[in-house]
Amino acid sequence: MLRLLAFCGVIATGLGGTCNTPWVNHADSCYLFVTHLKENWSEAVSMCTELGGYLVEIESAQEQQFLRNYATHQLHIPQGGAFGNGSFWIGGTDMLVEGNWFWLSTRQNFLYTDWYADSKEPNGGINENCAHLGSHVQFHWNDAECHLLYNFICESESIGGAPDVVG
Ligand SMILES: [Ca+2]
Ligand SMILES: [Ca+2]
Repeated sequence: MLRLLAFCGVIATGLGGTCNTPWVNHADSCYLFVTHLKENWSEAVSMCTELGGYLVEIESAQEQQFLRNYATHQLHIPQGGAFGNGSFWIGGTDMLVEGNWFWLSTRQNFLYTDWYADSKEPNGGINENCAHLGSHVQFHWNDAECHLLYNFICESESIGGAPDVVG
């Protein structure tokens, strides 16, 4: 019976996926909000790699909504703060070709986007080549100078989550 229960446990994790604390689960991914460390974009990329993941890549409205809700309701970061406050680097950049935004780990161009419309983001041209979420843009996306020091969010596949299906 114990063996049967253990087996069922494995099956159960396969349905939703679990994450090791302090990573938090959404769909088939785990997310780590790094709030006690501020790095430039490249260092944030490196840190997430060291931690076994990658700088978060947001590919759907559901994923964006989860991150936005988490920052607002779990981390209690008020929206509409000063520029740079409550900012988290995400894994998108146009540092290779201006205006050609892509996710770093997959090298896929942005399909879904959630740029902050009120200030017509991305608005920084060649000076702003890294994407982040920020309270000053209501946790939508802004392009910023890559050397700025922000918190960041890492993503990894959840434990027992559905594996990526490759062609
Ligand atoms: Ca740019
Ligand atoms: Ca901008």
